[in-house]
Formats: sequence, structure tokens, C-alpha cells
Amino acid sequence: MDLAGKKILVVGLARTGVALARFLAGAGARVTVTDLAPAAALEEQRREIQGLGIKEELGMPQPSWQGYDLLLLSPGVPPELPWIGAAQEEGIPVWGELELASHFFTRPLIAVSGTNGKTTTTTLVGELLRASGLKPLVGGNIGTPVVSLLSRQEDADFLVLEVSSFQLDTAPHFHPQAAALLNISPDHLDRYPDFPAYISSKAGLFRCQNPGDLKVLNYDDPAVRPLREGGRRIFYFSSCHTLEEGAWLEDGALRVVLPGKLDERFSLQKIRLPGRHNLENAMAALLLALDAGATVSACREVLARFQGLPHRLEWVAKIGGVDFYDDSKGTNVGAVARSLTFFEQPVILIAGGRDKDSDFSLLSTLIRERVKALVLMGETRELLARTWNGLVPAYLADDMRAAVARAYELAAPGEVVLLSPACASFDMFRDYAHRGETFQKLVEELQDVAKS
Ligand code: UMA
Repeated sequence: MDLAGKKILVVGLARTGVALARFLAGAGARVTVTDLAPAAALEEQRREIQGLGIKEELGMPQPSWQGYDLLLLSPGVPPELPWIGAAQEEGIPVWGELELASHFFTRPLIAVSGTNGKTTTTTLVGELLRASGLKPLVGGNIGTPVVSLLSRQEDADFLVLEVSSFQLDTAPHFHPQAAALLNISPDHLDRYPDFPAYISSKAGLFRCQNPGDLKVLNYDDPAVRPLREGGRRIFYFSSCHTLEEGAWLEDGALRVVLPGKLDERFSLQKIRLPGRHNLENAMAALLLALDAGATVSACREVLARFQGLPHRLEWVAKIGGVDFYDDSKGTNVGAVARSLTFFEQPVILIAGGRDKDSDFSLLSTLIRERVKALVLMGETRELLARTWNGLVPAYLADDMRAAVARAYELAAPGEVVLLSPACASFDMFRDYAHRGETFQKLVEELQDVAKS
């Protein structure tokens, strides 16, 4: 695909927009970047594209789109915006970054999607391949825009990509040779009209696959299990059923069977990732990596050391017999449900943030069963208090400091304080990592006070 001389509008100037602008300028395109945010709020990003001859139209909710050959959207920009629809009606193609990259991939693609667990699984696939002496390039929704990998792909054996539903929606030609869909539970319902629409967005992962490409599917998830149609090479994984091939739990081990290739058991005692949901992530990662040529010995070695990623059920400290866990990445109802199920002890749950039109009542039963008290903060705190009214004692906190202090007050030795907000972080923090770091810092302060 020749981009030289093409007039292209890049919409959104955060990580994706910067990577796109740099890539396009390097390919000789005539690039304009636009963003809702004003120039003053985008200084860092503007520095990264300085000197490349890129035009800027910043602080513009509705930029002028006429006369462009192509619009490229960042994942956070909803394609349904009226001005984007108008551009499309005029015949201007509207793509996402993944669609553009799809015209340039030269290496086999391994893709991972799902509501929860995709970053952990993507990272793990990369680790398993690397430990086996192969050369994966890892990126995508995990935080490294896909176009920024393209210049390095010639040295790689595979591109291992975490892909979100937003990315899939604007990438009709994305074609991974192997792809895993981990689970689908309600999320992002502020972007999709309903849950079925979100499911069909996720199913877009397999849209371009040939029958010979590999699908890895969660057997236990009713939204994922039926997505086998059109495929010949399908591996299911299951944490509650015994299967004939694929991966499942059996006698204290993960059993992985790739017919005609291998039949192995990975002892659960030698897997460091916490929680049943992470065993599902590990099964999906093993299936993808072993199929791609990872060695069993490298897989054993990685599973014995890989403890997961920050802000996902991450143990922070024990203070006065109370364990503090940072699960700031628990940004939807499904993720919080998984995290609550992990604990046997009573939990003081810190939740709340920015709503994504979620149905928080789905957590009511688990809260009644597992939670001793709720500490609610952020934009949704009143909504959560109403939704979970009468289940367990609930307290409102004005900020994270107050939330941590109140949760500690409420916890008895042997209990758990868990930050797992069920909401996005953008009402109070830059992102989920910033929220998690803030929580961890405050817990450390509490620890210092407790020691002194
Ligand atoms: N903007 C506009 N117009 C709009 C909306 C936003 O101009 O109508 C501007 C904002 O002012 C901002 C920019 O667009 O400056 C933000 O774009 P973005 O949200 O796409 O941010 P990026 O930094 O490019 O991050 C995106 C992904 N973000 C989203 O999908 C919301 C990142 O996933 C991803 O890591 C990154 O690309 C690299 O691929 C984050 C995420 O939250 C982690 N993903 C969701 C999830 O995992 O659930 C899907």
C-alpha cells in the first residue's frame, strides 16, 4: 500500500495518534492530527511529532474532514460520531490503526482478545515463545500501538497482539493466523447499544480467518463457545469440563493435548499466577504458544516464574494481619466477580469510578456472600450505594486516601482489603495504573505509620 502523497486525518492524539502520525509521515503521507483536547493539554504528544511536517487541528470536537483520502481513528474515538458518519457518506474511508497495519504485516499474527485477561495472556504468550528461543514482537491494546511494531517486524518470528473490541470494530481486514477469545462479559456498554452488539464486535476477531487458522475458545463461556463456526483448527480450554483435546484442569494439573503433537500435564503447584481465571489465561496462552512452536520445557520454566502483571489481583502488603490487594484493572463487573471469587476470607471492597453503563446488580449475590463492607468512591459511588443497598454496610469516601483509611478501619486481622473498582478510572485518575499506584502508595504510607 502506497501512502506517499495521501492526505490523511489522524483522529485522537494520544498513544495511537502519535504512533500513526509518525508512521504516516515516514511513509510520505500528508498528515493532519486532530483532537478534542486543546494544544495546551497535548504538549508531550506534540513534541513527539514535532519537525515531521504534521499539521495540527487541536481543541476541535468537529474538525473539518472534507478533502481527505483517509480518516484514521484512535480506539477511544467512537466511529459513530456524526461528523465521522458524514465523512463516510462522502466516500472517505474510515479505518482504525489495526486496519492500516493489516496492509503492512509480513509476519504471522497471534491475537488475543476477551473482556478480561487479555494483557496477561498476551504477555504470557510472548514470554513462552521468547523462552523457547523464538522471537515474538508483543503489542497492541497492551499499550504499544501496532503500527509502531511494523518497522521491527522483519527481525521477529511472530507478532503477538492484544486486540480490543474498539480496535476490531475499525479493522475489517485484520487476519490473525491464530487467535484466542478468552471470555466475554458485559463491558463498554457506553459504546455499544447492547451486550449482543459487544459480543459480535468481539467475534470480529475471527472474521477473516481461513478454516486452517487456529481458534482458541473458552468452552465454559456461553458467549464464546459457539464461535467455532467456519473453523477446522479449534482448541477449547476449560476450567470446569474434561475435554478430549485442547486444555483443561485434571488431577491438580493443566492438561494440554494437541492431537498428534503433544499430551502434557503442567502441575498447578508449579504455576505462580493467582486465581482460577488466570489458569484459564494460562491454558489459552499455552495452546497458542505450543501450537506456534514453544517448547514444553520453556513453558514449564515460564509458568514457574510468571506471577502476573501489576494492578491485577496484585498483593501489596500485610498490615496488622490485613492483606491489601490492588486490582485496579478490575474495570468491569466480570473482572470484579472473578477477583471476589478468589478470596476465601471476608473482603472489604473499595469500588467506584466512572460508569460505562454497567449493570452493577450482577455483583449483588457475590457481594452478599463474600464482602464484609463496601467503601465507595468516584462518580458512581451513590449509584453503587443505591444498587447494593442493604446487602452489607457501605461507606462513601471522597478520595482514595479516605477510602484506604476507612477500609483499614473496617478490616479485622485475617481479612482482605481489595481495590477492584468495577469502573473506569478517568473520573479521578489518568488511567487504571495511576489509580493502582495511588492505592499502593497510600497502603505503603499506612504500613509506615503502623510500623512507627
Ligand atoms: N479523542 C478525540 N475525540 C473523541 C474521543 C477521544 O479526539 O471523540 C481524543 C482524546 O482527547 C485523547 C485521544 O483521543 O487525546 C485518546 O485516544 P485513545 O483513548 O484511543 O488513547 P490511546 O492512548 O491511543 O490508547 C489506545 C487504547 N485506548 C482505548 O482503547 C480507550 C489503549 O487501550 C491502547 O493501549 C493504546 O491505544 C495502544 O493500542 C487502553 C484501554 O483502555 C488500555 N483499552 C480498552 C480496554 O482494554 O478495555 C479497550
